[in-house]
Amino acid sequence: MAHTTQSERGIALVMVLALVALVAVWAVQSADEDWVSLRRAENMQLAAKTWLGVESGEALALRTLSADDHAYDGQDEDWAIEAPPFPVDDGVIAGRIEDANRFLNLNDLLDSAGNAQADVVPVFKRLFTRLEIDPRLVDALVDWMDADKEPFGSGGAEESAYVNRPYQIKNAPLDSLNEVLLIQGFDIPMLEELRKVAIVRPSYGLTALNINTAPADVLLSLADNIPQGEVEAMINARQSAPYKSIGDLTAAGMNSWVSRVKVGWLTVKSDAFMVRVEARFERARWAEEMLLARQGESFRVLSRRKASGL
Ligand SMILES: [Ca+2]
Ligand SMILES: [Ca+2]
Repeated sequence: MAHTTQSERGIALVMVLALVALVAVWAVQSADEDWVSLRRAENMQLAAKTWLGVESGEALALRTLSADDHAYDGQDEDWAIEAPPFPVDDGVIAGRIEDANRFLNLNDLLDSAGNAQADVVPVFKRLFTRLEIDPRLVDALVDWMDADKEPFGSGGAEESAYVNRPYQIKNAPLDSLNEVLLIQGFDIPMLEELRKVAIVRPSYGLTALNINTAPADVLLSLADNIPQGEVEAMINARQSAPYKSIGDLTAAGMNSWVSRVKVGWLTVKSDAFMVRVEARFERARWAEEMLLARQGESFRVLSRRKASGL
């Protein structure tokens, strides 16, 4: 029987140690993989929660709007109340409903035949001037959307203005407000200003403007020399007593400018609402904006897209 030598015992010990080290590495790798799998599963669960949270918020908004009084739309109604973020389990759902008829629709710059509307263009030029944006950019906006290739006005920009860009001029209506960044001359600060006064939605010639919700800059752009005092008085008065008809302005003596606004532009009834909802659960977050058109007693989704936040 052979005696075990010291060096053989040493080799056996090294082998055992190597085996222990291998097992340890495998255990660490396995724990790492388990942790990654667990984290992935958690992320999927959180993402599902945020989607469901946004869907719940949208359903609540739709219910609120469905119960709304159609006779007028004003800031004293349930849909206009800014609710605080709603806590749920380990997350929060926040949302708000905005009147989509409070802003000017950039797509109204063109008529149904795709030509610039001569009586709408000056309204946008006044609006741009109020926002300290070069009003000639309205011309570039018209060219981006109109079908022809003739530069419009003094600030027109047709296809030759886009030859050095990796895309061509659109020659069709806008699909979103962000699209203005593709147009010659526009930048991000201008887009941020436009968000406060303009909207992009399908146009049927003229998108009615609600006098109960439109901001001062929008109202003051509708005609030349609108008395600022009248508009300010009108905005103050509507906080406590929304207008139930355009005639209410006449009764209150705040209407000297109304007859100079394109016929049919002003309303007290909105035909669309923007619903914004954001859900946050731990590290997951999802926000959407949905444009709803009122059709009788029901609503139709005109657009629904991911948003950067509320
Ligand atoms: Ca209403
Ligand atoms: Ca064009």
